[in-house]
Amino acid sequence: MNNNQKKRVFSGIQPSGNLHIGNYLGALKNWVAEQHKYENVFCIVDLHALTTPQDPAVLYQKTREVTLLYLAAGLSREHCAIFAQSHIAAHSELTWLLNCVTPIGWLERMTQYKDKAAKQESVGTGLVDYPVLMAADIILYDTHYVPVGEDQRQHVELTRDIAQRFNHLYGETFVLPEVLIPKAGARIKGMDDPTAKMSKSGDKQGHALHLLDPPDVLRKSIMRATTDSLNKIAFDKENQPGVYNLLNIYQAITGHSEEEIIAEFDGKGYGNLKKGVTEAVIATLEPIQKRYYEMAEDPAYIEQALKEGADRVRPIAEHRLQVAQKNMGLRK
Ligand code: AQP
Repeated sequence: MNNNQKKRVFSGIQPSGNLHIGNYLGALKNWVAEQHKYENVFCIVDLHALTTPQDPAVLYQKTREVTLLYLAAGLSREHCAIFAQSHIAAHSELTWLLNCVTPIGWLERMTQYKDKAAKQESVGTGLVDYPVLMAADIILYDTHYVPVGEDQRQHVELTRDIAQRFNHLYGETFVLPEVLIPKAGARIKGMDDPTAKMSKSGDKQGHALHLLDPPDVLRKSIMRATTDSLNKIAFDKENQPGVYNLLNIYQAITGHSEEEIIAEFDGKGYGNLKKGVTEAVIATLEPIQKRYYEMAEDPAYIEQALKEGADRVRPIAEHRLQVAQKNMGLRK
């Protein structure tokens, strides 16, 4: 972790439900692939999960599940600090400071806020403030790059705006981060509805492909995926969103070019495409599931990993918080 030549990466996933192939292809897979290039800080963002209603016992257990999935997917504890967001108080403390420099209009414009608020009868302050907490998460670690799916692009852009405004008002304090979005897999849609983002919350059967789903469940969800009646294999997002979604998943997993994939499936029908996607998804998830269940047998290992991760990066976060506090006139 002390290699000053390496740029720092920060990202996280909410333990707000069951992780799915969108979380994997949009985020986790790329963290694993690039972990040797960077100094890595990967958080389980449990405070973010609180912005929608959570059962405390389930949240606690899901935080451990996401931790293990990070490790089972291939993140190495040597190269990555892995910890729960709530275990480092500086995230909440910096959020307050950033709240005081962030116009509310910036937050009310966020697409994710508008989508989630529309689904709730009463909107909590935490939901509108979510992007400020995310900005604090990122800039506390002098982060250069934030690898996320497409839905988070707007929040990382807002993070830059907030950091820039703080630097303008109080002097150079924060590094401005850049977003890293994968070419394929950045916007996976539901199996049941290829116009809606695959998502953890509001999850119903046949919507998401969960990382811990057994092979027969994955097979059933993919074979029942919504397609169309055009009977044409093409990367046509507008006119064939269901087929596009399956091809996109296949491309993100295999790394093959569009031309290669079309050549492989052209003229053989949607059943054959679904079979190919099923095999690719199962082959990717089986080894992750095997490692997950092996590690899950030792709960002490998870606690030890979370503690070690937090202890490793807490000094970075506390230092940056103190610089911000000093620049705002809160300490000498
Ligand atoms: N469908 C997706 N396709 C590609 N990437 C995705 N990500 C999420 N969904 C997709 C990426 O996964 C990372 C973690 O996401 P998150 O936990 O912060 O929450 P989210 O984006 O709000 O995901 P969900 O599944 O929809 O959770 P809920 O329903 O609880 O809000 C991010 O990098 C995200 O881009």
